[in-house]
Amino acid sequence: MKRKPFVGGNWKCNGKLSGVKELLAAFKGIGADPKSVDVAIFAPTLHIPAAQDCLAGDAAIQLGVQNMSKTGEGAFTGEVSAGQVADCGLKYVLVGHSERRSLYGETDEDCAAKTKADGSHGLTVVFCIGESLAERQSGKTTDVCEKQMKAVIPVISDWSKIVIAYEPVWAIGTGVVATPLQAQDTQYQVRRCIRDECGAEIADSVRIIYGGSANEKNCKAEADSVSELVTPQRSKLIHDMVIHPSTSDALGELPDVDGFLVGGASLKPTFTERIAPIA
Ligand code: G2H
Repeated sequence: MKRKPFVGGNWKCNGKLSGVKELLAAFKGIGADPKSVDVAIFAPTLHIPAAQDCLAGDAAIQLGVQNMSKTGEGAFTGEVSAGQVADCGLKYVLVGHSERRSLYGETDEDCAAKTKADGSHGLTVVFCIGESLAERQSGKTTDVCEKQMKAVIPVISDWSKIVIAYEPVWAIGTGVVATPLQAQDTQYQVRRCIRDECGAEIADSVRIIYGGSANEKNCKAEADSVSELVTPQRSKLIHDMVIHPSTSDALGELPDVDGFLVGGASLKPTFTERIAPIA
């Protein structure tokens, strides 16, 4: 099934106001057709009004926040509610990024509560999951991703407003990008989990994107790399990858990789080179 690609730029807690204007001026006019690709920039919350000014009249790039409250409005100092995010004209929110989970103690339950808090506000939640290096090395990748998915699945009422971002923790900001096989294999398993829990229609339509040191250059396919880890149940998958090796944009051409969440590389004008090949 053909799914519309999604490319997100997660600026994290980087940059000054002047940099926002410079970067978005460089991104503007990339010519991405919103009918063909969704592009979202997750700017620091304080920089959102300036970003909105910069992008006025450019429907190709939408804006989102990197975090939101699991509560509604009220006496919650320092929090921003889903309703407030939507009221300011934003379309997207990141939930469950590994930096929120590891540095700020957000649990699977917190991440589910934030997703649920979106309720009728209509934001698209980019829900992040992924395993640590120790979990991958001990063969627990699928279990970890399934656990994270199973915590949020019960609160999702509108799957058209969900994008899953698979971000292996060991690849985040390290310069170590997952191999095409690792990304495809894990995202295949995440889709299989969604199929088991929610049925084929949802599993086939939900977008699953990859994040973790993704940039405009590091996604070249190595046809040989897909010969590792072959098991009978994955043989068709591997077969397809060997028969159709990517030559220019390996991760982008994998059957279960529907786009990217880009961190460090989205802070450079070359970020748009990630969008151009699929726009
Ligand atoms: C993962 C990613 C963006 P980077 O956090 O969400 O960041 O591309 O810098 O690894």
